[in-house]
Amino acid sequence: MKLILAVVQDKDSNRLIDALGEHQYKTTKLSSTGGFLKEGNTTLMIGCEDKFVDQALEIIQDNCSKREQLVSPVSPMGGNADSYIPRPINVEVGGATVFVVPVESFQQF
Ligand code: 2BA
Repeated sequence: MKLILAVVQDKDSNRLIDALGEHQYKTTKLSSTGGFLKEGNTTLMIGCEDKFVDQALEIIQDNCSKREQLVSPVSPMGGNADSYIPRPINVEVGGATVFVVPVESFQQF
């Protein structure tokens, strides 16, 4: 058995959960925050048998879009902040960051 941990954008999360549910995948949705943007995203926990992992990855890929996001950089350390004019930069976020982790034991009590 594997545990799939998928970090996705909030905008994609409900569509992805519905698509996974249509294929009988069970999901747990966690609210998470990206360390770089410090904005909310969604982490899905999906436990499934090994033979279903590839299909789950396809569903995740099909339902998560890449988006560009403008980020305002913080002022440089040690520099002269008075003359620093922050220019927003474009960062590409997503579609999905996925970890597939082996499950040693699965119990439901
Ligand atoms: P964030 O950490 O908020 O990152 C959002 C996007 O910012 C990233 O998109 C990436 O394009 C960019 N980014 C991240 N760190 C950067 C840096 N040091 N310099 C320049 N740009 C940077 P994604 O790579 O698609 O990641 C989306 C979210 O997935 C991340 O949100 C984070 O929550 C998670 N994630 C990505 N890689 C991870 C990892 N190795 N471990 C744990 N979580 C990860």
